[in-house]
Amino acid sequence: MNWRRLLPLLDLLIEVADARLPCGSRNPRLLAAAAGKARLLILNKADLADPALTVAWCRFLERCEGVPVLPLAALSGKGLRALERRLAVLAAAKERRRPLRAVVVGIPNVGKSTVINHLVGRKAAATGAVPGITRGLQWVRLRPGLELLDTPGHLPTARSIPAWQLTAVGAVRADAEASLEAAEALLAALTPRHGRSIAACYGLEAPFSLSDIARKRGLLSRGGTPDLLRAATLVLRDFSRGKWGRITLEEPPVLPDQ
Ligand SMILES: Nc1nc2c(ncn2[C@@H]2O[C@H](COP(=O)(O)OP(=O)(O)OP(=O)(O)O)[C@@H](O)[C@H]2O)c(=O)[nH]1
Ligand SMILES: [Mg+2]
Repeated sequence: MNWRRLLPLLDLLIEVADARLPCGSRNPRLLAAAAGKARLLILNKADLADPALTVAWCRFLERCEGVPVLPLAALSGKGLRALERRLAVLAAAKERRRPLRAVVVGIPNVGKSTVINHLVGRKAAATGAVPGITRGLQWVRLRPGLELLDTPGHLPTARSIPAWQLTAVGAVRADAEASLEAAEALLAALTPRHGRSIAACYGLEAPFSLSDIARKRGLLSRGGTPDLLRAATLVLRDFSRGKWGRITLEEPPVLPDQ
């Protein structure tokens, strides 16, 4: 069943996006469906994103969209208290005579189920490092006054976001060829600003290429040539684990009075 059919029962839409890709990891169609509902935007995985850019993105999105935007590192719990406080205030609204019902939406793998689990303090919803873990709708009762609806991730259908960015943050399952493309694009995009920390991670010096990473890590094909496919997998995994430092892939536009 699609959660949109439950909209009349829902009071709040909690949208979860990836703090490393605050615009590109959102699906505008999810919001369009919930026009008129109270909203909250969470920039999750903030532990992997550039802290200054996360602050700037929160300010930018709050001003542009007029909704509360909260940074969160759901795995470590940083930012969870602020989220809990917000939900408690909303749940306490007197005019409602039933629990506050919130739906948690977002593209795949941004941490929707992890956020729910950390809020309830147990593994109520399945989570995993690959996209597409949550397959159906699942209600989780946070406490008597508050119920959360976990939903499967939905990618935007419009191809406005470069595929490599969605692959880099783990929102799409990539085959070998797409992984190679994504790894090359990720290195090309990040090298100007983060080349030194990436190079240091592999004991290399800038400038370096995917082949250099493969050689350095001993990822060689039978004939001794660099195995670029395995190097691409390594590069994507290292980025997704924050091995190169805390990096955000997009910068917020500058607001007029900033
Ligand atoms: N570093 C970091 N990893 C996180 C955080 N939140 C979630 N993760 C990891 O991200 C992966 C995806 O988490 P899920 O909670 O399954 O994501 P989801 O949005 O429910 O994914 P789908 O159900 O597949 O759409 C898991 O490996 C989590 O451990 C976070 O704040 N920081
Ligand atoms: Mg999930």
